[in-house]
Amino acid sequence: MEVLEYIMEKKRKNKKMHFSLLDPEKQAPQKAGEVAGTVTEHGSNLIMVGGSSPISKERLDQTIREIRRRTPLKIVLFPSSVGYLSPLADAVLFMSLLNSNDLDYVIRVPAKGAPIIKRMGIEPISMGYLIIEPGMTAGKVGKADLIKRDDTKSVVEYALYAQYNGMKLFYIDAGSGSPEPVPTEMIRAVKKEAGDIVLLIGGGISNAQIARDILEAGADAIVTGTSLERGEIKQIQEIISATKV
Ligand code: 1GP
Repeated sequence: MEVLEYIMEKKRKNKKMHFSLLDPEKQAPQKAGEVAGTVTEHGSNLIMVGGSSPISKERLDQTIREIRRRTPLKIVLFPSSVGYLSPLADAVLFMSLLNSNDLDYVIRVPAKGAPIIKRMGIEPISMGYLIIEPGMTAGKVGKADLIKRDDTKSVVEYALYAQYNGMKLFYIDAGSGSPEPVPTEMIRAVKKEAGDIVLLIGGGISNAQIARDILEAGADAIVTGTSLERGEIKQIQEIISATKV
């Protein structure tokens, strides 16, 4: 089954999802493989591979190989540059950072990557990406014009823009390691006004209560990275469990 088809089927059935984000720079490839095995046991739905800093092709490929060895889950790239593409992945989030001040992140870099993705034969999944305060490293690297935490109106505008452009996924990110997650009012408003698009929420989802609140507000999928890097097994298990109720 193709990756987008898998995601859309979950959404149709109103099943919530957990995506595990692994940054190849943050741990050795073998360790990334072990973490992938652990999250698979606990019921995560998909492995995202990506990060903000540049990476060597060898490190990226080796990380994907190790993950592949330990899990049957699909592996989806979450690229910050064309250097983040690999034919060993199943799919790539073909994304536009909608609130970047730099056109490279909105359109030029994805355009450069498009023929490479085609040659590699990996599945492109169209996604609108929005970074809100505090944004952390992703906000700085992506030169985001950070959305204020109370600016629900702008988030809804971007979500509808993404939906009307035919994008399949819409990802609101508070930034990896954010002390606060995306506000639930934003999630509720996007769900109400642009409910057709698959809504991903990430950044600062550090415990099960936060995960439950975000899912209850209308997220289709939650993305976690930091708790995986830190090896916080109990939190990971509880966060993933929150998607299964
Ligand atoms: C980053 O939203 C993701 O893009 C993951 O955030 O590292 O805070 O879980 P955390």
